[in-house]
Amino acid sequence: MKIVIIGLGYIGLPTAIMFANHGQDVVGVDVNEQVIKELNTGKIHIEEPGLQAELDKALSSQSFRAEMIVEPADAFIISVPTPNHNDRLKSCDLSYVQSAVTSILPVLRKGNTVIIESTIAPRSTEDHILPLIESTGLVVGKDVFLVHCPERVLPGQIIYELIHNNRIIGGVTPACTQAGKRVYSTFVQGELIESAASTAEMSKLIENTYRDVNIALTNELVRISARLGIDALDVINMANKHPRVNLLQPGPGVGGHCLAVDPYFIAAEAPKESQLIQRARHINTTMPDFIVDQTVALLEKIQGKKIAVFGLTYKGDIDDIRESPALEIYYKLFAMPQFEVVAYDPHVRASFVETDMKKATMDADLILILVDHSEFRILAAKDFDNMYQQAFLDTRNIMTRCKDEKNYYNLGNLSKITGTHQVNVTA
Ligand code: SAJ
Repeated sequence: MKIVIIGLGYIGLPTAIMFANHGQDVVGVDVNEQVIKELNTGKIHIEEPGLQAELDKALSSQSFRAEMIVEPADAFIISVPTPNHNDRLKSCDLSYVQSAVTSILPVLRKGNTVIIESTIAPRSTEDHILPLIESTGLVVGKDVFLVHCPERVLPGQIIYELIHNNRIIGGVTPACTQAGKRVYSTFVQGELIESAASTAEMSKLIENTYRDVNIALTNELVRISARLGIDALDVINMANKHPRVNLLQPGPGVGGHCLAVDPYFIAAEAPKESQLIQRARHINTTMPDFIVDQTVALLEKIQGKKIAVFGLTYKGDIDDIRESPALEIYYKLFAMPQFEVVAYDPHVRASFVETDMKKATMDADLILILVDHSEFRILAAKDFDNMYQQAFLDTRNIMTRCKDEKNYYNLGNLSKITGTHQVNVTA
């Protein structure tokens, strides 16, 4: 089968390569000329374990090439970004998907399957994509097949999850669903779950919304417990011992291009009915301010000046800084003239990021841990012997080897920064 995949980002590229390494003839299309050139010479532009080896294999078997222009194929898969609009409820901006679909219309033929993998607002496939496709005169469900098949892989484990996760195949008609199954059955070993397009859209969105709401609850618990002088992390551990409770972990906020984005796609389509979803978003988006307030209070307490910010990505062991609360906290602290702020992140290459940990911690007063990178988990107080004074604010609760230090704080013992009960904080 010949497959054209449009959008060679975090999801489109690994997906294209997996099809290529499972016997399909794959053309990856992207608007970024640099990315196309690099891929054709064997270089990947994203950090994802195992992906480089998979690309090497696909290139040497000549089953994958990257191009800038769409060409005829049996199936088209669209995996382009869907950002938020800049409106009140940050609705879904479908324009990249629409322009990708428009680009395939001139080469669309009877029997083709068009699959939208990009995350989209509920009802988008039927209300917005179907009319575009039928503008060619081809009838969806009879001449061509239209499917929404959301991607649900976890960054860092993409290769494994692409093969083993189940997939929701949401056809606009039953014939569309069957066409979608024929495409994914070429390499997916997980169950191919038959669904309608709008059910598939909403289920993808609610999966991430479920996590966002759950994390918001634990972040609210942190604020409540800080005020009342209770260890929120102990509370979560205790509560999770109940067989039917599964609280996620609190942190400095929720980032990435999924949890911090998808709930808005639902809320914008049904603003009145989505109060809990909107409230959870508010709690999570104000966590960076809460952490900044705690950091400032701690520095005042220890009379410190230099902060070494550990981690800028939106979560651990990846290089992705999209919607990163850590980056937001870094910028906010950096803008405060009373502090000297140095960012250290072994996964992020940028001119303002220090790559030498010793230089970052030199004469520092505080290590502010914002990301749970594996590299940070093994650090002990002796690794920070060049600090001016040693204080730790560990928002990810990962520095187990520093836990017994006098000035070690995490989201469970924040009340110790300002006394038993919290002072008023802005967030
Ligand atoms: N986070 C917490 N506490 C937790 C777990 C996560 O604060 O207990 C934070 C992370 O630090 C991060 C954010 O939430 O800032 C999102 O991280 P994540 O690991 O929950 O998810 P993503 O965005 O990397 O990937 C999610 C996954 N969705 C689900 O698990 C339901 C993934 O499977 C999806 O493919 C992806 O969204 C997507 O593309 O939608």
